[in-house]
Amino acid sequence: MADVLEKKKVTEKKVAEANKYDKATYLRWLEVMYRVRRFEEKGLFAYSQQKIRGFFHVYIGQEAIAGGLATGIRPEDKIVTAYRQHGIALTRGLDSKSCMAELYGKETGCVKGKGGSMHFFSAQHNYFGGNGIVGAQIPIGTGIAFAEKYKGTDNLCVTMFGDGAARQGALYESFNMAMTWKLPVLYICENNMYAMGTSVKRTSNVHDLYKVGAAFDMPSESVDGMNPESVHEALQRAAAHIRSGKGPYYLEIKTYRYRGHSVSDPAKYRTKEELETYKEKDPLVIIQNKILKNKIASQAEIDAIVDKINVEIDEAMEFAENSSYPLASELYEDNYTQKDYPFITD
Ligand SMILES: Cc1ncc(C[n+]2csc(CCOP(=O)(O)OP(=O)(O)O)c2C)c(N)n1
Ligand SMILES: [Mg+2]
Repeated sequence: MADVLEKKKVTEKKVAEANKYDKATYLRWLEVMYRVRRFEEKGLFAYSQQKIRGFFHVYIGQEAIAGGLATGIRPEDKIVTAYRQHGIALTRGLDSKSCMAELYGKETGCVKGKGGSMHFFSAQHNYFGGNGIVGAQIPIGTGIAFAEKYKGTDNLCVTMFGDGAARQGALYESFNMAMTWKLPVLYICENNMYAMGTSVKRTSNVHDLYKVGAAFDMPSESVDGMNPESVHEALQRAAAHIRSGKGPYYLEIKTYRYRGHSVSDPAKYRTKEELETYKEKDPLVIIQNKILKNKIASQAEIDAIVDKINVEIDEAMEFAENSSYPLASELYEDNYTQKDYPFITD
């Protein structure tokens, strides 16, 4: 992290003045966000060595959302999201070793090496995974929320999607059903301004995507997604509303990805100036500056967190490298819950 922090200048006004939360919360945000950044930077390195193959979409720049999710909802709440999902899985508490092994396609991965970068999953962590079909998880999350209501729990289902998915018909159908039945679902649009190379401005005359909620009378807000503090606050507001039985809530979290859509994207559709503007709002830098400026913790305490995560991710890589690939004979295992699924042929 040292170089991430040294290279970036952050204007003082980006640092909120007062401490609203305790020291442990600020340090937790730093730790969660740095874990995601380090995990993906190391993953990109392994990808460049062809140790990781296939699709690979990183979250770098968007980590404040993972940070907010670590504190703003409960571990019993469910989450389902799209394919840009390593950071969400990690913030749910999936072990970095099992996530890194999954990227490597190894049998020790969180889905035994059969999912890869887009398809982490862990029922134990209430993480219903990454989905590769744009918008497919919106009705799935709505259904998970229905199940929670049916079972009479106090849990909500956080259903996340990108700005590109926000124009899918499935979203409108799900919003309508969720409001009609007052389902405990928190919809989050991570608006990073681009769907592959297509900017939000090219796909609709409505650029503030939270406004879509108004058509359904769904409470909807726009949130600063470059700061875990604002994400946390919005999540708590939304969760309180949902848990009171009033039904869904929609947050459009405005964020930015520093890398291309996936590893193969040179991102020529945006200017260097635009990228630099957002790098000045780097959530990791913002939170570290706040911690230091407001004397929440010392530089030594920050360094200790950074060192701990560096070791954790190095160990995760070693674990992934030393693990075995799944056996070919297990190809058809774990794909279907129905044991006698009749449509498999050799
Ligand atoms: C139904 C469907 N259409 C097209 C694609 C190809 N595709 C993959 S990612 C993507 C862009 C989605 O962008 P967004 O929802 O904003 O998510 P982001 O990548 O920005 O996180 C597209 C069009 C797909 N996977 N599924
Ligand atoms: Mg997008």
